[in-house]
Amino acid sequence: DPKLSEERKELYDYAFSYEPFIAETPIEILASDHRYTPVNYHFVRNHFGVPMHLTIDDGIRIQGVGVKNVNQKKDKQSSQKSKIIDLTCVHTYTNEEEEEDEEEEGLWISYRDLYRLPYVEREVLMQCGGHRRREYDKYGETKGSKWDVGALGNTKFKGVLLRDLFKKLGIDVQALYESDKEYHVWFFGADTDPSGENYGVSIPLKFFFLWTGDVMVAYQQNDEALTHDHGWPARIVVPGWVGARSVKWIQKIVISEKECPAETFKKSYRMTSDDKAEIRDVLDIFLFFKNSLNNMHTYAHIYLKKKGGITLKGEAHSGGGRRIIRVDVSIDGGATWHAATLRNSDNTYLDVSKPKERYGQKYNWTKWDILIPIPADYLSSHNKQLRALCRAFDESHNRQPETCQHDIVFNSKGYCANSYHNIAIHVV
Ligand code: MTE
Ligand code: MO
Repeated sequence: DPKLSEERKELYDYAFSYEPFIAETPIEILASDHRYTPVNYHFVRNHFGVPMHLTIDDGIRIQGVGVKNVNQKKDKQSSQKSKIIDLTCVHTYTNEEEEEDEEEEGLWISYRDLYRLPYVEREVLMQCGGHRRREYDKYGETKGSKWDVGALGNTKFKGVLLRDLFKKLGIDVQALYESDKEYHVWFFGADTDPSGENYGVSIPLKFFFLWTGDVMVAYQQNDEALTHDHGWPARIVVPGWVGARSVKWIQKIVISEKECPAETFKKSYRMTSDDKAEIRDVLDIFLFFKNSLNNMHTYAHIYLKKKGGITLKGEAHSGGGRRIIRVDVSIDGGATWHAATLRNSDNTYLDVSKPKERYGQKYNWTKWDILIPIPADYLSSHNKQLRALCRAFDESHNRQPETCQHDIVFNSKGYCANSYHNIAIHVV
């Protein structure tokens, strides 16, 4: 499709696959001073073909628990809970016979109408679970694209908060949250695997209230309409979570007591330290708290060699909305660490005497930089190569692990590589 070729032209040289299209953000772009990753260079991760048939008169179907409640709010006293249970109506996803009925169920909103609702803007870093998978190569075999540090990008998204949309449609998610059941929100894209099953995932509904309140249905990326590769006409954005949950070409949302049964959710983006375990039986990546530190990375680029010193800069981020509090850099293999200066989103330095500036950003990257003196004996030594190591700490005092080896983070799916970033410095 000529539209797709045009959108992709800057990324062709950085592609792992053309059909489906998978391509990495070039390191030169990450190393530059962009606050937002330019859309044409933002990494793309498609599992299947792009659904080019969509128009803005298509839209999103919303079904499941609580959804039929729309016009029945009067008798508030009569137990909300039992009402919720009565309304458990959609488990028909895999049931072929009922497929026709299912299309009649629930609510529907066109993309065109979605664009007219009150909107918010949020700065969100998107990152694939396979980011830095390449670094596992020295420890063992992994499956999937061998991403370097470019399976991420930082974006200003514009769209409608999902909880606002639910409210508008009369769906009382607060009541679902307060009930003693656990609900899941399923997201389906319009793209399908070869057997015709749609890309689908779910997140626990409680995450609308805990850890991430800002799940949105986005339709603009950096002030422009989404491109086809990034999910036009609309996509879900789940800030602070593995990219796979931010479903593109969003077409259907279901509230259920069960997790999403789609293969894309059951088979991928789950990890275990026991590689013999059946992947379907293990938790998906960011459901357990401890592991969201696996979404924390730094990278460093040599910027300048100044008088007797080397300037390094990079970005750091963590999962689940945790903010960066510290970045350390070492050029002597970890014997001495230097604290980098962190920046606010307007590029001013963080002023820790101000309560609001004690931390880096939430849900997006914190840029940092540092000038490190060259070791005194360096210029007279024969070995002119230096290496820089960097590591970040988030507000829960999670720290990146030293290596990606077995028993630390290694897993055969190659997810969540997040060890100290380690790069060569060539002094000329
Ligand atoms: N949504 C749909 N419908 N289909 C997909 O293949 N890929 C997911 C997610 N949403 C995917 C999807 C994955 S694994 C990632 S990392 C992000 O989209 C990538 O978003 P981007 O391509 O806009 O960078
Ligand atoms: Mo991904």
